[in-house]
Amino acid sequence: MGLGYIGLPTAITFAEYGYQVHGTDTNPAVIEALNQKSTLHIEEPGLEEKVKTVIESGSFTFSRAPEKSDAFIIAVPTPITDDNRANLDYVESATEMILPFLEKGNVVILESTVPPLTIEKVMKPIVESRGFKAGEDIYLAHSPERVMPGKLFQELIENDRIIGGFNDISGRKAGELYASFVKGNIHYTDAATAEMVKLMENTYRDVNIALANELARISERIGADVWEAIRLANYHPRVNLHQPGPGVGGHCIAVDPWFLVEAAPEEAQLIKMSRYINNDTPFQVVNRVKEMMDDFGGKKLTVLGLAYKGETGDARESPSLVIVNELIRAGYDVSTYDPYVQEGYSHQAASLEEAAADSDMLVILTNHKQFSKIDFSTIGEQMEQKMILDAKNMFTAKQIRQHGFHYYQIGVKQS
Ligand code: SAJ
Repeated sequence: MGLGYIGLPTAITFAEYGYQVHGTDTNPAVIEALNQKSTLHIEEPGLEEKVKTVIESGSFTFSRAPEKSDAFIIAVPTPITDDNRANLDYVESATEMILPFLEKGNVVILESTVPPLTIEKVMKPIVESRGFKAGEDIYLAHSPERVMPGKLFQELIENDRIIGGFNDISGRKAGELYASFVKGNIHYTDAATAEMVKLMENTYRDVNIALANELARISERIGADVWEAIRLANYHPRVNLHQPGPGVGGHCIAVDPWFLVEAAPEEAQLIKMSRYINNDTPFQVVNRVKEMMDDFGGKKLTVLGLAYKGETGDARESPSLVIVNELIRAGYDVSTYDPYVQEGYSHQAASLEEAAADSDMLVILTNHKQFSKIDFSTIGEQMEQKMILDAKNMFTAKQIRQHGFHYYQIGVKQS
C-alpha cells in the first residue's frame, strides 16, 4: 500500500525474493508510470531496471485498489501539518482500504514513520471495526523503514530490521516475511517501542546536527574554525560530533522529531529547540551571503546544489530552496545549478558555466561529488567577481585561493 520512495523498492525486493507482490497506489500517475515501466519522480540507482524485471517476470502487479493477500504492508506518507503535528490521514485511509480484503490469519505491517502508539490507537480500532481481534485474527506489526535514499536496495537487505509486534505472534509472523531477504539481524520488540526506535534515530541525528550548527555559529563569532575543531574533537574515543551545513532537509529528519514533540510537548524541550535551530540555519547562510555582497558589492549569485544532500536528486524540503527564495526576495539575481535535480525549480541553469556567467559569488549548498571536480580557474574567468561561500566544507582555502577567489566557509570567521 503506497508505491513511493519506500513502498516501491520494498515491493520490488519482495518480488525479487520469491513473493507474488501486488502494489497499490491511489495516485493514478504512479500506476500510469508503472504501466510504462517507469518510476515517475523517484530517483534511486537501479530502481528502473528492477521495476522492469519484476513487471516482465510477472511477480509484480499493480493497480489503484488492493487485492486479497496473505500480508499487507503499508508504506504511505505521514506528513506534518502546518502546526507540526502528524497527519495520519494516509495511514487511516490505507488501513480502511484493505478492510474489505482482510481475512483471518492475515499479517498487516505498517512501515511508515508514525507517532508513538499509532498501531494501538489508530490501526487496531480500524481493523477491529470489522469484527477481527488484533493479535489473534489479524497480526499487526510496525516495522519502520530505516533505509537511506541513494542506498535503498543495499540497505533494505543489509540493515538490521526492527519488528514491533502488537503481540509476540504478530511480531513473529511479520519477521518471517522480512527474513526472506534481510541479511542483517531482525530484532523483535513491542509496537510502541518500535515506533519510538525510528523516531529516536532521526531525532538523534537532528539534535546532533543542531549542535554542530550551533557550534558553527559560536566559532564564527569567536573566530575559531568549527570544521577543524570538530575533526580534532572526534579523535576523542567517546565523541562523534556531526557536521554543520546549510540546514536539514529531506522528509525524515526534519519531520520525525516533531512526532516526539507532539507526543510529549512538555518533555521534548531539547528536541524542539533543535528543530528551531536547524530551521533557522538556512537564514543564517543568507545573512552571511548578504554580508559578503555588502562588503564587495555585486548583484548576481550562483547557487550550486538544490538537492537536500549529496548524490541525490531529491530537492523536497531542501534548505537550498529556502536560501534561493530568500536571496531572490532580497533582490539578488540568482541562478542555480544541480546536475541531479530535474527541471521544475525556478532559476535553474542547464550547466555550471551558464549558472556562473557574470556571477559575483558561488554559494555551494550540496556536496555532490561532481562539484569537487570544478575547474575554478576556468569558471572564475567567466565571473564578475570571484567569491565562494562553501557551506559544506568541500574545499580548503588553499585550493580555492590559488585561483584568485575569496573563500568563505560557514563556521569560520572571515580573516
Ligand atoms: N546533515 C547535516 N550534517 C550531518 C548529517 C546530515 O547537515 O552531519 C543534513 C544533510 O545534509 C541533509 C539532512 O541532514 O540535509 C538529512 O540527511 P541524512 O543523510 O542525515 O538523512 P536522510 O534524511 O537522508 O535519511 C535519514 C536516515 N536516518 C538516519 O541516518 C538515522 C535514514 O536511515 C532513514 O531511513 C531516513 O532518514 C528516513 O526515512 O527516516
